[in-house]
Amino acid sequence: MGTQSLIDTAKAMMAEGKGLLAMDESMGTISGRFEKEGISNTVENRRAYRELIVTTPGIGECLNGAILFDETVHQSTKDGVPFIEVLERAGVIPGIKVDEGAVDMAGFPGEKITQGLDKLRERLADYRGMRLRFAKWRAVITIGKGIPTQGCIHANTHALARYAALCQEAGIVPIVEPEVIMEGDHDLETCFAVSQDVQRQLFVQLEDQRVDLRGLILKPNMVLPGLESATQASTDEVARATVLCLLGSVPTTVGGVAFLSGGQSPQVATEHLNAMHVQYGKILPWPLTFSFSRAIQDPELHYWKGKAENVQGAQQIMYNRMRLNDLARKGEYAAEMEKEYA
Ligand code: 5MM
Repeated sequence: MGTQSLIDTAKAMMAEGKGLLAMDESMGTISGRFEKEGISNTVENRRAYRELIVTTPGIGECLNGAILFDETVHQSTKDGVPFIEVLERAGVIPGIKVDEGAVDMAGFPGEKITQGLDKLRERLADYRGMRLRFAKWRAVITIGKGIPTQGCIHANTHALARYAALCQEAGIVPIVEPEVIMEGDHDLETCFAVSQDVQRQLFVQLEDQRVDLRGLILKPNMVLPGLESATQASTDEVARATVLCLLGSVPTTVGGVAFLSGGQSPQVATEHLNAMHVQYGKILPWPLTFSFSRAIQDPELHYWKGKAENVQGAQQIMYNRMRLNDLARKGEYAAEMEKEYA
């Protein structure tokens, strides 16, 4: 598959007024989320939960794409329709998480390195054969005493770039996700400095690996004070810091930017995305949207609780949240809408 096809897919992933859904929780993550709601982590419960998501009525009105986990791309609805097909029929592009998780980085206490490059070329060829058109790889950068180190940033951004090059070779659009995590007591300025350093190094590495930025999506964190920071920031401060950070590090040729939510509440994540569009929508050189997991899924998972009788209500909750994010993507969201959509 050629360059034009990658560019076209990236454009379709960022099409106006919609976003992406991250539903690629690996075993450990889904197990934690189910446990919180008293749901047993069985294969059938995971299948039923993913069926609830992909069969949400109107999902195609809200999403351009959905990021799936390896187990999910092999699963089907109870009527036997593969989830990949359900999404395609709804007009939602299916994608796949291909990293194999973040593990402790040897020699760098408190820091992580993401693994999964071994045999990635072969795995990507298989996924392309299954009509998966984009992929995702997440790197985790932690802020703390003396960290992140340059060694950790270098190793993670290099891995992201090698993954991205392999994706493009396979005709798959890479989503590169360098996540500066919210845990910690650092302030907004520190998050800004670290995020900018990471993003700048990432684009140097991507250029070194000859990645075509037009066929790539960046999935960054918003610039926020740490969860335990004594000074929290206003919506406008977060919007300003996030957009300035991106403008200072992300080349204008990048296919698009789609944020992770990182542990923000659904409403707060929506408000931040909206403020970025209200204040800077006219000067952004790339399309800017959402690729949330928790900030979309948490309320509907909480409502579902693993019970068949709650499926419809949970789907309505998810649809409403995605609609609010679609509005935020256009700068047309207002907090009062939360009641109307509740
Ligand atoms: C669904 O969460 C994704 C998977 O993580 P694990 O490999 O740890 O299970 C994660 O990459 C996600 O896509 C992003 O972090 C965005 O999710 P949030 O919840 O931050 O919006």
